[in-house]
Amino acid sequence: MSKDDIYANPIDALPAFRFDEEVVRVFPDMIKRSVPGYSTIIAMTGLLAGRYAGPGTTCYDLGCSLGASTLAMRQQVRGEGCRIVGVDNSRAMIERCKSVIDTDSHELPVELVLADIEDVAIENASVVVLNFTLQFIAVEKRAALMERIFDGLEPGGILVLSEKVLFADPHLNQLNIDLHHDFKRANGYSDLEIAQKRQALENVLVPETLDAHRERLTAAGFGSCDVWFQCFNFASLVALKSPATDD
Ligand code: GEK
Repeated sequence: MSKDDIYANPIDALPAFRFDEEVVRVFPDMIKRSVPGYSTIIAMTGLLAGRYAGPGTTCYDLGCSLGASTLAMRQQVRGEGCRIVGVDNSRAMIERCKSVIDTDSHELPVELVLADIEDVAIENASVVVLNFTLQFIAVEKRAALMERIFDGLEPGGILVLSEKVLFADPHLNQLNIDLHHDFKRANGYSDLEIAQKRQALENVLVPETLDAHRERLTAAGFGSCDVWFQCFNFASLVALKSPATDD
């Protein structure tokens, strides 16, 4: 696994962060050293999918990057006639993801799609995963995406939504930002790397509060939703579409 050293040296006129070939080369190392709880969230996404994936339905991994959530689901989903669709709009990510999936021996069919999430039909879904992807979608487009996901889920299906989050209380917000930077420092990133990455992500990764996420999920129609995992300013929610009733 190549080490993430993208921001190790001073960069003049720092460009906005992009999921290009340079990032793809170091991505597994970058995300593990940058996102507290990442490995737990990925593994538990597999368990959640294993519980909710119904026979003959589709599990979506939206913003699949190199397929970590896809592979976790592929290990756990047993449903007859189930498949996984992974979507990413970075050509470099999808091409590398294809070779990662090719080396995996599980049999559940996986289809990888190079597309913007906003252009992909979500149909006959039992599980939809948005692991650290919604934060890169323009805030004004997020409600419509949530509504499309809700409509594409079968009754009894779930959405797993993992995000970097903000806190309404400014003291807690600063504490969690500081703790996240401590986490990165403990994982070998320098102050320069932390500062340059932060600047590159400005206006590219736009976090919101957990309340904003819960309100949007409820407005989209999800009957139940709440946080199942949190470490500092990184959290994962699960939202349930109520099962069909007989009356
Ligand atoms: C993981 N889920 O390993 N349409 C499609 N893909 C998009 C869009 C969009 N509009 N915007 C961003 N992406 C993965 C990690 S990374 C999170 C997800 C991170 C893609 C983008 O190309 C990238 O691959 C992914 O979403 C976000 O659990 O790096 O912080």
